[in-house]
Amino acid sequence: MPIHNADIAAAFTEMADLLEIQQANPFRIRAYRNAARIVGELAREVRAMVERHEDLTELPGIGEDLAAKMREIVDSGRCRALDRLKSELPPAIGELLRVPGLGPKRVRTLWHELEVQTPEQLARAARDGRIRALSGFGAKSEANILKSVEEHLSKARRLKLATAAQYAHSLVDRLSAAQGVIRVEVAGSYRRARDTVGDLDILIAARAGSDVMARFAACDEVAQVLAQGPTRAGAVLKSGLQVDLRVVEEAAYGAALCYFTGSKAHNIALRRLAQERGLKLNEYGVFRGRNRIAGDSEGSVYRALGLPWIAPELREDRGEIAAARAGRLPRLVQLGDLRGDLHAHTRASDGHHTLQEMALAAKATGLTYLAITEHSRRLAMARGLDPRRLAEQCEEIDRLNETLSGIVLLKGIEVDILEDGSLDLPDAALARLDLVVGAVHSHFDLSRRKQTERILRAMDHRRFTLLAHPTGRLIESRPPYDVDMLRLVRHAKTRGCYLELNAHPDRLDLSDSHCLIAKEEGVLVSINSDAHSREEFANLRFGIGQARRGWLAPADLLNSRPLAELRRLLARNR
Ligand code: DGT
Ligand code: CA
Ligand code: CA
Repeated sequence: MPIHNADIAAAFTEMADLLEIQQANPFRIRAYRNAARIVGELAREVRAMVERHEDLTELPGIGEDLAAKMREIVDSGRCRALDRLKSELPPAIGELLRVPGLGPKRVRTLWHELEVQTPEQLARAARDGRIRALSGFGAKSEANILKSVEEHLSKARRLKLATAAQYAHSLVDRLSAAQGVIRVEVAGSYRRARDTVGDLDILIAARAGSDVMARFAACDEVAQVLAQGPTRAGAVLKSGLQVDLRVVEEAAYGAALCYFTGSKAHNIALRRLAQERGLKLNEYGVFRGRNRIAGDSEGSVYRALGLPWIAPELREDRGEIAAARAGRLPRLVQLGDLRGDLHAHTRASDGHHTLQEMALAAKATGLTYLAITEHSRRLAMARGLDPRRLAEQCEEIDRLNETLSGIVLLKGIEVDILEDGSLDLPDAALARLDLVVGAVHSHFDLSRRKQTERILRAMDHRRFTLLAHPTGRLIESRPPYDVDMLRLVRHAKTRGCYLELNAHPDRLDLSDSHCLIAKEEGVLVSINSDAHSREEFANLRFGIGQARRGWLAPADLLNSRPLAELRRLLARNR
């Protein structure tokens, strides 16, 4: 079965987790975690590299042993070391790790002290009040565990968009090659660029007699076909991802695409609009009486309802239909609108490539400037910079800029915002920088008032330019910290500073609705990769998806500006 990077990353993460439950050597554990991150974020498929006999040890953090395991996973779909490790532990213990708030250490304690081995046993132990007595737990954490495990048991898993994308691309390729297939598109929340997807909805236009259904059922990725008829099928992939497949005639493709793209709320609003005009809208077309008057393309469907085509990312019934009617739809941002990236790391802190490598990769992505923003000294684990190392890097950047063409490096820092809102570096160290990106990396659990005031105070600093990943959320694993976003946005406005939309697929922070707030308040947003390696500039497209969901146009962005204008905007609050 074809292996995707997400599969390899998942295997390595599982290795690391299980090793940690076993209390294995911390260096070994960290090596697997790093490898999982690197493989998971790689823009190229490892499978393709293996097929071309490329040297995997050239990837950062991948030694001979990990490279061999990657080849083994690609070739056989298995990892014997992982199988062995699993056989040494209770079979469902990995499932416990997916309960929010439980790491390997706690799982180990629960297992050893209470013989908890499954989420169901965990819920029972919490309900019986047996967890609070364990050292390091207590009544409050018992209540939290009960809440998260119940949520975990009740909710179907959603997959991050970037992970789903890996499966979607290869399924689309395979299905496009089937006989008689005219068009293939992934609809649903995937097409609307939501940050997670519940399942993939694949829509196909095919001529009569196409073998696409048989092809689908025979795909190696498919673990189980749940239902199959001549025009629809449902399946579960080996990764656990569900897929809905529909085959329609070409004449109805646009109407079907519109219907299966959703959202449901958008569909309902469209149907109401059709009724007002004496028309009927369904997945087969737009009808006047029994006459189909539109349906082959999405444009024809919207036109029949008196509307311009509406981009999928806007289809959430958040005012897009009224805006379309009034001719006020924004011209949404596209990847090509980005002139630069204002957040990236190199080897100097926790990145994997040099200044020059990052500059060239940014240029190859089509950017004209790149801000280097290492962590500051407080983040010792990430080898954060102190004033001396920052000054050295600034000199290195000045020298390098003399030799670079087509790309300019800007001098920045991702400085920690400390608990009291002060910055982790002295003014003198920040003075010679082009921009100061501030970020919260600690004390996530402050009260809403304290967290908000902490960040407002950081923005008051005269050197502060841009607030990185403003809510700190990690999709599906860490909730946003509690903060008054409207106050932050308004304060940014009065202080002349800006907000980041971090494009890392785990973050996408600002979220879509926060982008809308920034736009309404007139605060510019910078879509940044936060790249830690040269491959990660590819993540910018996920940031673009989220920005489009937030109605952002090029004029709403900071990094859509040419360098000279950007410099003026950065200097505004100095
Ligand atoms: P997901 O899969 O949870 O991430 O979200 P979606 O939006 O992909 O939802 P899904 O897969 O259940 O359905 C795909 C699309 O099909 C949905 O966006 C709109 C359309 N659809 C599904 N059920 C209904 C319905 O009951 N009424 C209407 N009007 N449309 C529906
Ligand atoms: Ca879906
Ligand atoms: Ca579906």
